[in-house]
Amino acid sequence: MGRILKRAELKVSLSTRVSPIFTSFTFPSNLTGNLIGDSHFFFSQEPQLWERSMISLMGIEIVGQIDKINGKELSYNDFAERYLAKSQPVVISDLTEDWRVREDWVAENGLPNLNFFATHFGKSRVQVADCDRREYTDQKRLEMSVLDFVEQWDKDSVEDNGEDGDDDDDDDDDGKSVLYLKDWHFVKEYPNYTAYKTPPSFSDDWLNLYLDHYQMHEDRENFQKYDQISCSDYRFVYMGGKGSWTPLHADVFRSYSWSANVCGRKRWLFLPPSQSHLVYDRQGYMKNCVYNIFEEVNETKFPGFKETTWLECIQESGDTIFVPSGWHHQVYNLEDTISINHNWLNAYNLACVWDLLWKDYKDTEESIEDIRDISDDFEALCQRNLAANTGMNLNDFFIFMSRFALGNMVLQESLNPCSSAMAQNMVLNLSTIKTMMMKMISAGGVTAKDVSLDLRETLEDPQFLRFCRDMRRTYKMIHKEEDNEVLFPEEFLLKIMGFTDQKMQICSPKDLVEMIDRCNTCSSNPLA
Ligand SMILES: O=C(O)CCC(=O)C(=O)O
Ligand SMILES: [Fe+2]
Repeated sequence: MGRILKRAELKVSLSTRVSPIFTSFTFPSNLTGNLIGDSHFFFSQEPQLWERSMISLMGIEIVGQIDKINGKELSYNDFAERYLAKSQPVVISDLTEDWRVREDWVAENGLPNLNFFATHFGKSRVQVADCDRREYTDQKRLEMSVLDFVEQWDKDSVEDNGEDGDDDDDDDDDGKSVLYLKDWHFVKEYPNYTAYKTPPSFSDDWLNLYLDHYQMHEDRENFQKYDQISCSDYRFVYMGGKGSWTPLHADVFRSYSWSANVCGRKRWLFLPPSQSHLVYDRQGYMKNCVYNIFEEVNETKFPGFKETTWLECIQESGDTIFVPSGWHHQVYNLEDTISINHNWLNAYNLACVWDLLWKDYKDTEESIEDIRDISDDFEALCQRNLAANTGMNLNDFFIFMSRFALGNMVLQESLNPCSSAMAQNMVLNLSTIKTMMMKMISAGGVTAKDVSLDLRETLEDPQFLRFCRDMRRTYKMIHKEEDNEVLFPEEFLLKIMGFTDQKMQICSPKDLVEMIDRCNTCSSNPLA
């Protein structure tokens, strides 16, 4: 990633710096002037505001471009070593060529095939962001059918192209908003339509594998509605016209994300995690993040913002981008665009997820400290708030890790030869889970009294065996090993049960650590 421009050098190319896309830019309301080709381009009576605006209008400092590599020449180990382990963003070409959606969802002219959506998926109810309206920390969301969304989109693009006789390009003038369909759980909704195949580089995905078999929250009564709507999985379709955008954010529980353009182009701006504190107004509970890096950023609230340095990339149609954990990003659709986005986590970013979870837990606790004494079950309240705000609480994390570790032990026992790349992956997974459990213990890892995993019950549960089967298929695919579909015979399962103590329950992080240690000592796997 070469350094391309310094802030001082950028003064000469001011107009290209400020414009997130080339058609829409919002001036502070009390400034007037001509942005392009004029160095005295606006005037304000308020010197302070002038100065503050100068910072934002001078734009952000872009210091480099994201690497771009060819997916055909990328092995899983290369990707893991260079990008997952080092937490570096990258754009990868040639991973989507054989996807069905690149045929079905794209018209001959390269634009989204809106008719196809209307005909096949028109009845789906989806969340649509109004890109011109902020609501708290995000864009205002509307719920509508896919049919209504594509009809509106079609109508807006006819008008934007001047086909209705009005060639005014400015959305603000006619009060029309740019709409952006986001977070559509498409795969969950249409499991029989094989829209695309997750590339092997992004397939070591504990999150979606787990959610295909279990719910995130054990506390079903409290979270049923929330689970069904928001947490069913983290595989999404995004689609929006030119000018639609996503405000600055870091992804849900500091997971990784990947995003592939089925058609269209996006502009991404990235901030490394070492600078995250510069885009928040304070630490702790209720802190606010800068919303739009191309609008006026309040210098008093965000004094560090002017120090931030950004990486940029233009993601072309068919390209896939990898967004590492904790990197803030803001995204623009430069054309009418459809993308597939997944969030995921694995051994390489589990520590980021744990760190965020623990920080959010402490913030949640602090935010309701004043009702501790009058609350019947303060701990349960903290966990409920944490799950609602962060998407996962400490109990969820513990049960998730326990089931995942158990699955890895089962797979490890069934592997032959046991020195394969897949076996090494199991070893990495188990040792990472053990490290997280040790962190949980030393943090005073709170888990509710009634949270536990019964070993016999789990190992005999057909759901758990399906989970193990899918896990096995996935790792075989990633490591290009032949899958002989060995089921899990009784003897393996009995052996796994032998790794626990007599109570046959995993009730705490300490129990899980002990079980992983026993598995390492007894396992037939020489790597362990
Ligand atoms: O494409 C977008 O608008 C946002 C995508 C995003 O934030 C992500 O994939 O993490
Ligand atoms: Fe994101």
